[in-house]
Amino acid sequence: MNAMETKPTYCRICEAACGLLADVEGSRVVRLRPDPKHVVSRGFVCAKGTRFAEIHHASDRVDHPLMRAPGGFTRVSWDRALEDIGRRLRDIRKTYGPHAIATYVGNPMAFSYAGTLASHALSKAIGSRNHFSAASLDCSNKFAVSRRMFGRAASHPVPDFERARFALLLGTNPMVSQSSFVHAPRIVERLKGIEKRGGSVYVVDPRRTETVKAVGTHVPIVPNTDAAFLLSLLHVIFTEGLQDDEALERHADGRVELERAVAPFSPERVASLTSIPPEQIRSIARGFAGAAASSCHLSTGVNQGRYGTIAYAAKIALELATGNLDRPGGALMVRGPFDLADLVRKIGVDDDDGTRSRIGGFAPLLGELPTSILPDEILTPGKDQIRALLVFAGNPLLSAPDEARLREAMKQLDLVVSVDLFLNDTGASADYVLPATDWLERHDYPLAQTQLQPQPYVQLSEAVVEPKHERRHDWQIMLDLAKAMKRPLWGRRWVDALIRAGIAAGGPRAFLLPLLIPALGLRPGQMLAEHPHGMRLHRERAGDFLAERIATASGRVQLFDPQVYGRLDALRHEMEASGGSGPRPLRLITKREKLGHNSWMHSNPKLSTKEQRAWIHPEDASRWNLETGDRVRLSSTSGSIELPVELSEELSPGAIAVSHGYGHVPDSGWVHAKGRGGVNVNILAGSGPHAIDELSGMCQFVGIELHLEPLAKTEASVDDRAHATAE
Ligand SMILES: Nc1nc2c(c(=O)[nH]1)N[C@H]1C(S)=C(S)[C@@H](COP(=O)(O)OP(=O)(O)OC[C@H]3O[C@@H](n4cnc5c(=O)[nH]c(N)nc54)[C@H](O)[C@@H]3O)O[C@H]1N2
Ligand SMILES: Nc1nc2c(c(=O)[nH]1)N[C@H]1C(S)=C(S)[C@@H](COP(=O)(O)OP(=O)(O)OC[C@H]3O[C@@H](n4cnc5c(=O)[nH]c(N)nc54)[C@H](O)[C@@H]3O)O[C@H]1N2
Ligand code: SF4
Ligand SMILES: [Mo]
Repeated sequence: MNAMETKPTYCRICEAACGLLADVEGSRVVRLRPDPKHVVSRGFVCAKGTRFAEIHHASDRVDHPLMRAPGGFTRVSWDRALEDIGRRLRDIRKTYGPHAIATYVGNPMAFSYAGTLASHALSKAIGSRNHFSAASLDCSNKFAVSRRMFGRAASHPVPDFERARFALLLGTNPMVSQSSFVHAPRIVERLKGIEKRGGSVYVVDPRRTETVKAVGTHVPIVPNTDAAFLLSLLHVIFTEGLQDDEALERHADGRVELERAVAPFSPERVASLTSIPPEQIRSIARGFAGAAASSCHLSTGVNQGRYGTIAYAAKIALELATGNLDRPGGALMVRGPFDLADLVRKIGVDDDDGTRSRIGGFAPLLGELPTSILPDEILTPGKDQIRALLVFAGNPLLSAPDEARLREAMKQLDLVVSVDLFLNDTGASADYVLPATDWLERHDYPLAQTQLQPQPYVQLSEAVVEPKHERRHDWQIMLDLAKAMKRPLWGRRWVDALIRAGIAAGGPRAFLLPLLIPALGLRPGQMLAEHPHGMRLHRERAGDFLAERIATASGRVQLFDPQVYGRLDALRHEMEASGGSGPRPLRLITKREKLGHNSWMHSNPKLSTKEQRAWIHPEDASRWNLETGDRVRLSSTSGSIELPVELSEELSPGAIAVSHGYGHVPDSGWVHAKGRGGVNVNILAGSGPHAIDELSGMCQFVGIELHLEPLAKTEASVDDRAHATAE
């Protein structure tokens, strides 16, 4: 009988990175508990974090390499899998060139520093520009804007809610999600703190969300119109003379052009587009400019709309123009233990070397192309057509737009490899499925969080247990794949030799620890081992970003880049066309599930399977005499889905909310998730170069116009209704 040991670690499911304690008996993780000693989360966790022990042990995990064979997948050895994949990739590369091999990295890879770095080393080893990721489903508008405004795609303002007096939130529901681009557990608590200090919190959202019910003033908005609202705030600030002229003069170029751009967006004109009354727009603008410290945080609900690029640029302009950028209590430009934004440029990941995608001519952002063009890159004949796809920690078939077209494209590929914890929906049509370790089995450091922590800290977590079965680390698999292809990592022999020697000597941390030396002195490994619950860094003096770290050619923030504002005319036309009589057109919005994570984490027998619904306002429902449980068909220009409705006063009229991550394919390995039924809402989202933002390649999940058609009331819908009242 082994004694029980408790090991501190941290959760790597979402960006909050909450501290956990793992109770371990021998090699078995018995339980995960909140870590009250963690320097930032201080005992906060959500149910997904503590339930991860169940994911670690899940009976439907992929534990051995699997190869497609007639009649299903069959188990093969690692050697055989790597050898065969390597040979096939070499052949494809030789016949069709490097760009014929594509890689896709999903969201969980952002939580593995070694996996993130190795994915770039592998794509550069292949020499393919066709490197895709979940960023263009999530946040690439932010990368594109920061690159133009600050000169670095990875520099982002972080709201300092702990010290703020005014917070404006758009398109985020931290009560469920812990948000994004701010690595801070307990966000809702921090927001409540603002109100306790006498400050104000505004939450702009088409739905009265879980967050709104807990904190702040709800500002309902028509989906996809936030950019106009933010421009209107700037309009008020400039016309009422509320701006901080000194901040603008010292640190920004383009003020005149920006003022000209916002001129048409008066609160009166924006009101009918957004449904926000002009007086409220004015009072929010005045409150923001007048408070001692204010910040504006916008997230996926705005990123995934049609104007996410303008909205993010306007948000930054709002913060700068009111003197809140790089100010305590406002928007911090965190330095962190090292300058990650600068590092990614130095290693060549944030370059513009002129590379453009074959379809649509998109420039990569942080080395990654827009996922929405992947189907066309596969289906369009010609030189550099994609023939093979390697997927790491991703499920694009369910999480990316346009399942039908991506499915059609994937059928045409010569080779698909999925590296995952599970046989997911994408893996179900792969030739190989390779078993990855989970984060309880690997040491880690929150690299991606480095400059997004309002309270900077460092934490190095050792693996809690050894890898089970034949699971291998993602980084290890990536390095092995490059070797099997006989390609040097990063495309250079000396880099390959250096990386492999470093790994042999100390594992991936051989590359991490030197980065931490500036902040921690010469013995970072030892220091971090002494701080298993994390180690707080001193808060930097604010103001050093504006003074020293802006990386644009002029060393000043670029307030008005014409490409960033490329869709301004379209937005203005939408505004001018708004305000007709009759009901608003129906528009789709997103709705994240508390116990799921995008398309995964819900294949757990202990979770009750809730039926997927289309949430609709009773006023809209009354147009078709719909009652909760009635089935409808929702159609967009890309496709249609059928599901039951749920009437709810939470929605704004015109907004229809549908959760993603449903509609698992019958041959995926997610036994329980398949039982939840439902449909893939991303059938309604379009793919291809015209469906995405021209500058950032960001796709659209929000604000898609829908046509609703009631379906005949069948036996099934009567059952649905009974189910709904029982819930
Ligand atoms: N309609 C709609 N669609 C959306 C969104 C939305 O709000 N609405 N949100 C979008 C967002 S924000 C994102 S980030 C994307 C996500 O898009 P993806 O990242 O492509 O998809 P996920 O569903 O997160 O799938 C992650 C996969 O990684 C696997 N996995 C988990 N941990 C590991 C690991 O350590 N190693 C390996 N190898 N595999 C692992 C899981 O089993 C799962 O199969 O979805 C987007 N899709
Ligand atoms: N439980 C849970 N937590 C998660 C995830 C999950 O799937 N489940 N996913 C993780 C991932 S990958 C990410 S990126 C983060 C994302 O974290 P957030 O960005 O906070 O994402 P959501 O919780 O989807 O909140 C988006 C909000 O935008 C609103 N919205 C939709 N359309 C519009 C619009 O046009 N304008 C405005 N103003 N609001 C709009 C929606 O109603 C919703 O309340 O969450 C992470 N955390
Ligand atoms: S909030 Fe995020 S990081 Fe914290 S326990 Fe939940 S999933 Fe993990
Ligand atoms: Mo995400």
